[in-house]
Amino acid sequence: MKVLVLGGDGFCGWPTSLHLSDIGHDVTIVDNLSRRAIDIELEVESLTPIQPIGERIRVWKELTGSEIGYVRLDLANEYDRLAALLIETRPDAIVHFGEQRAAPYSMRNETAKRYTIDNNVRGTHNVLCAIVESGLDIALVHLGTMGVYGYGWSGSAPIPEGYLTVKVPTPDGDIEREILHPANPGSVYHLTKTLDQLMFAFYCANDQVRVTDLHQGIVWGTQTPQTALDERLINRFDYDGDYGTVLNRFLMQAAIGHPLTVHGTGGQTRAFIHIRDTVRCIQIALENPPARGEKPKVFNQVTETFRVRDLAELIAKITGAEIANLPNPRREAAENELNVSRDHFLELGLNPTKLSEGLLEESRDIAVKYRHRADTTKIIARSVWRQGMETSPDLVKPQ
Ligand code: NAD
Ligand code: USQ
Repeated sequence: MKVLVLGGDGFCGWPTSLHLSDIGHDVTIVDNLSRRAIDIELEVESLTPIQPIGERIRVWKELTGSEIGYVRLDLANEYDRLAALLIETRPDAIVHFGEQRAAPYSMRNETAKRYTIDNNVRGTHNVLCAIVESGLDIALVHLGTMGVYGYGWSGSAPIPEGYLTVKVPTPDGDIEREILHPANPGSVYHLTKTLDQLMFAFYCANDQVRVTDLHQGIVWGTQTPQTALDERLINRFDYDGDYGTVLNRFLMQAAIGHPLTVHGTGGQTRAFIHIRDTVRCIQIALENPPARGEKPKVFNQVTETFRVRDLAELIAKITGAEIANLPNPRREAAENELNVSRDHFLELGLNPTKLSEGLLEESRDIAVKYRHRADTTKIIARSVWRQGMETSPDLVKPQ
């Protein structure tokens, strides 16, 4: 299958590109390297030493003989080039990771809020428009988020996979309708994913575009069998207050002797998936596209749920790290339950990778190996959801 991987230089996109190439697909990465530019803006780097995209691709060819293409292109601002690329390469499928994905970054200031909306909404719309303009039957797999549903909205009822059956009262009695699950975004970033959903619904109904929207939980871990082949293929590891996600942050913090930064009571329950399962899920989604004319297929791409304080306690137990309960810089429920349906991937053969001490050790080893690259002044989350919210002082003095 010929596959374009949009955002293929990023944390999820790079291992997915290698996995798809490894199983024989013809992969071309499309990326404008904006994530690397944001690292420069934030004056922070991946904990792991990621190589330039050209070197990554060259090493993959050297080791496996497989070629991965690369096109530097901005999905949000270079529509004509994108449309021409589809006509020229005639892909069977597109995997779309190419968005600004950090909730804290999206709440930093007005510039970041506007950039996140402009980049993500315009980029996704350009992809849909270019598929229609190409006249080709290209299946689109998009990375959405569990955060579109919000947390705690439906009490203890399981969050369904995308759609909710509701009863509409009419003078002639109740009628049943299936609707998109109500959107309840918790940040400007999450808001963009809820807008993406509406665009998919429209383009599926109007143009019979085939779309699978994967509502993914928080990805943890770093390496997949392919990225672990050679240090020059290593995946990125974000640990800073904007881009680092909670479990990887805790692992890195434990590795450098920093207290674990629990926001508030740590009663927030979230969905998680290991990066190895992310790449398998993308493969499964590519192999099971919807038919033309079908509404968007929505899969919850989640393997487990955990409460933040339970993760902190587990890591503290394994590593001896201290736990710090910090003022929460976000507006979010202090405590919530989370019960998620995830039958589609299980039915299609996903054998979930569960959080185990062994896997935690593997990630921790990476954090320990590269801890000399950490900048301790970048650890505390500084983006606040509303002006006047409290931020925390640095907990460790820079060496
Ligand atoms: P990332 O920031 O590491 O990668 C995104 C890539 O897209 C980057 O390489 C970036 O340069 C590129 N990109 C962004 N805007 C672009 C544009 N306009 N044109 C071309 N390229 C562009 O993020 P990630 O962690 O790999 O996440 C990938 C996708 O998965 C995102 O859409 C994110 O919302 C979703 N997701 C991620 C997680 C997670 O925990 N990392 C969880 C759920 C969903
Ligand atoms: N948290 C802490 N301490 C920290 C960092 C985070 O307690 O040091 C808490 C946050 O307050 C939040 C939870 O942990 O309650 C998760 O935060 P996160 O930064 O790990 O994840 P989030 O902001 O939700 O975003 C990440 C990805 C995003 C993806 C989302 C999936 O960056 O791209 O969409 O996970 S989900 O959470 O399911 O919506």
